[in-house]
Amino acid sequence: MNKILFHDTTLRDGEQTPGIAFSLSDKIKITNILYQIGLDIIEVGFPAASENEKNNIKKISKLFKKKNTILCAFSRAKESDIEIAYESLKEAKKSRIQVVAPSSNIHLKYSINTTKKQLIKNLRQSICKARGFFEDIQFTAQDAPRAEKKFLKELIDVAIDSGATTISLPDTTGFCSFEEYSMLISEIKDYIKKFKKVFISAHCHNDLGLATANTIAAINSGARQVECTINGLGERAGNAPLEEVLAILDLKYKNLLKKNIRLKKLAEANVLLEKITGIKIHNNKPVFGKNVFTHASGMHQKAVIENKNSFEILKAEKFGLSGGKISIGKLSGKAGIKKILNDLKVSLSGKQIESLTKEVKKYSLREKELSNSKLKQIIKKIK
Ligand SMILES: [Mn+2]
Repeated sequence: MNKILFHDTTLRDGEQTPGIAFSLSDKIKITNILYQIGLDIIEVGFPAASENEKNNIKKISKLFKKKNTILCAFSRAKESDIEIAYESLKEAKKSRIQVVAPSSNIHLKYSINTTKKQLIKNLRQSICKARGFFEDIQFTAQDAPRAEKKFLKELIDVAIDSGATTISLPDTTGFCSFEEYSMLISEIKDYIKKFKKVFISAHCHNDLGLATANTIAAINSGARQVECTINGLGERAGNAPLEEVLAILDLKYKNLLKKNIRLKKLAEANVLLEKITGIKIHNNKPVFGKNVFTHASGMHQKAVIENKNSFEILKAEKFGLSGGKISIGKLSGKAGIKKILNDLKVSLSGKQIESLTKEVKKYSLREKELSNSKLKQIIKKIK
């Protein structure tokens, strides 16, 4: 069974989150944690964007002199971008260039204002040029789902003919339903089957809340590579969160997941990215959300205390997190309160626990969720 290749774009698409600019030290820390997770490809940035970006990527490349992780640089279909990408990546042991060109009419006109004929020419020239520098070339057909199929296929033909071996079909605008994205992946997969060693990559945005679902749909339709970011960072509504895609693969499609992936490192990556970006993910966001492994209802609490699997489908510890947490509030019952007392190493009589439960219900009408220190105050009162 072919395992899924993970391409992380936290440092490139993730940096396109409004309000984010990574320093060199941020980039090194992020690259390092992505490397520790064991991802196949780390997209380190867009070296032609500025002298500073180019130099930063160069410094990261030096750190990957002896590492097998592929470092990838973003490039437009411009020969000068390719040269700069080579300059910045040449010290890395393994490198890849990602040549990106718009494929939809609307992006052709408003993103680069060029003709189809000119774009085909630029794409051919730039990938041919890239072949002189890189063994590993990805062509990314920006806004592929909204492109005319005939033109999209023409671009793919030129890209493969010139030397690309990975074809990325990004849903750049987060436009696709999962049926639409599945159909696109299947159709292009079928179209390129004559080329034995060419892979399809999925890159999904979350404008309709479908980035993760579409990424999984793409895998099921034959994509071999997926592009994700930590915490779902990225343009607008963000990209498919790496942690969600990994959690789904681990739970449902384990045979597609490489054995060297260290899920346990994910929690560290979440904390690092929240710290660097100042963007905390929402409490109910899958995997990393503060509430994901916390239980509020008394009935749930009772069940989870006895067996976490009753209400937790993911094993928190696998991701470096802890599960089975109890939130004390209006809905808590005796089981939850006993558990917290146990954690706080406080022992109370059955009668005291009953009055504490009553007090907690009363207090939580005002305070919603009771902190441990508040709980201690109430315990003092009833003792
Ligand atoms: Mn993108």
